[in-house]
Amino acid sequence: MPDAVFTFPSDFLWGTATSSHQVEGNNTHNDWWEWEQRGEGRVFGDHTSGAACDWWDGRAEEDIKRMADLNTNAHRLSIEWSRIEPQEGEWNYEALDRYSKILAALRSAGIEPMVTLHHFTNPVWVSQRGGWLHPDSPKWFDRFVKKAVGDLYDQCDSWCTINEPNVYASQGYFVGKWPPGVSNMNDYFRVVRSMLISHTAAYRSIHAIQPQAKVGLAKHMVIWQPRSRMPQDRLIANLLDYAFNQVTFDALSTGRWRPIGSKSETLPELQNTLDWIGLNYYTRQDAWFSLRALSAMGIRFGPNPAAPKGPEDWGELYPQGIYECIMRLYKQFRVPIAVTENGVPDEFDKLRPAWILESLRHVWQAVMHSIPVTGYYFWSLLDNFEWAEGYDPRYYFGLYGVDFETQKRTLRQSGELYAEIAGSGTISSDMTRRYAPQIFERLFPK
Ligand code: IFM
Repeated sequence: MPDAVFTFPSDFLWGTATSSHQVEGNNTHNDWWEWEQRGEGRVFGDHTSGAACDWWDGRAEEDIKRMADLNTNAHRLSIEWSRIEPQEGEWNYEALDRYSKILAALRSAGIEPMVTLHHFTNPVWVSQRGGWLHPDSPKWFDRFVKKAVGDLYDQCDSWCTINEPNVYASQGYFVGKWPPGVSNMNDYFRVVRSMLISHTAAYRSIHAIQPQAKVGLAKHMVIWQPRSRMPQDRLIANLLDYAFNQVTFDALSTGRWRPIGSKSETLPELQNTLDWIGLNYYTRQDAWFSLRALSAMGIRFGPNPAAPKGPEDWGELYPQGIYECIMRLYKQFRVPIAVTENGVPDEFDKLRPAWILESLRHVWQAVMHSIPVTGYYFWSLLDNFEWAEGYDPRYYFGLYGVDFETQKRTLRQSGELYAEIAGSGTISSDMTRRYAPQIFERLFPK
């Protein structure tokens, strides 16, 4: 018998999350596919996404059964623009039909879908015309949104317009690790601006088609912490927080767009375009000034060397950060919050059980403080193609492990734990003792 229990509201959504390119396989018409084929170290080990988790050719349905086995009642997936509109203005009805079947399978398994309309990938025709830097990109995206939502609206009520605009723009246009491989701060801000305008248009188009829809976007939040009390380190942490988090919050809550290094403007249409906001939370990062990084404005960041961290430069594992982010988002927007992603790269499942329990303990705390947190979508249901990290096992995120040679799935301990949590709507001292005794004292202090 458990001796202490944290109970979540009975209507809390217990979910998992995936994205199209990472699980479907053979998304041959998008810019990521093209980028992977170029090799030369763009992706770890020159991996290509290939068949991924083989969802498109039929395995989505068996994985939906696995979601039900985990006792979950929600799943966040994305639909692939490049499948639905492989050439400009040409609609692939077979693709829409396949998505319709996947959504139907989810609902008939008792799993409520949340559909993301853009998760990092673009049709090649979009990228060839300049991608999100092209002034018409919001129009192109809106046309796709109207088509896809117009077709699928009776199978989904919850829409996430764009996943992590700041991650997409920083990796592709500032760090340059993702397509199109650009390093230019100005372009970073232009892409974020274009995506926010596109979000706004999508918000209005979806509501015109489906007035009762719940529409939001998923914001990846990093906690930027100055490495020391030195003013220059604080300045860098504030700068990163502004560029990565606050500039987007200001734009969506006040309509004021104030990029660093270029003209500010007012975009009033950005306001009031969130029925909910999604939080994707993974890490805290130290930030500091370094003379050796002068070409990048002196910006350096990385995990605190004394703290638990993920592989390479993944960042510090700081589960309490989820509470800090939820509180900040609520203060900023006063709308319901969904944890649209939270997870940890962990090949051997050593960290994941504790990460889940501790993160949820902090989500529970927010709920107890009357913050409307509607659900939690764990990243991810199963190991999948992790962008520039490819299939590097250090970046396996799944509750189910996947053998990519055979497509065999294996439930991890963390999956067993998540099934207990989702099935009971609780986290308990009993579960903690069995799955993560090392954090028992922290979660259940005497
Ligand atoms: O795999 C990604 C996902 O596509 C977006 N959010 C972060 C995850 C882990 O890196």
